[in-house]
Amino acid sequence: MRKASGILLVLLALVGVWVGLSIAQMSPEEVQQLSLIHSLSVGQGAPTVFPDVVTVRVNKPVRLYNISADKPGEIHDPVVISSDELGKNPVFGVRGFKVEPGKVTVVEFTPTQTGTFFITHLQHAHPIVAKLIVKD
Ligand SMILES: [Cu+2]
Repeated sequence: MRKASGILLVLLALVGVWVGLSIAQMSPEEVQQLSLIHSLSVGQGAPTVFPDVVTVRVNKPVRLYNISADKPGEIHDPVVISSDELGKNPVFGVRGFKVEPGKVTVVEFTPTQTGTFFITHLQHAHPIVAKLIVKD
């Protein structure tokens, strides 16, 4: 009887490990992937970002791909993710980054706070601002 219950416990443990591994495989760490096209003149002729509003989940990693639709050599530097439109209060550990035509700049961060933030060129003297909305 003891031996049988011992075997049962081992079987249960093995099933538990198997279920655990299966769940881990089904839910790899989610990365929220987004692309932004930064432009001084595409579209309505006004400087903008396409899209100009992006929404992400809090506490999940984000991978943001950036490219510019402007003329070769027109480099946007710095582009800042900030709590203010001017780009004076960078958030989520992201340093000012370059956005260039013909080259994808990848920015990775984890938003640790909900609210509305700004992906802004205003420090670069370009009137280009997108909203980054971080939701629960
Ligand atoms: Cu710029």
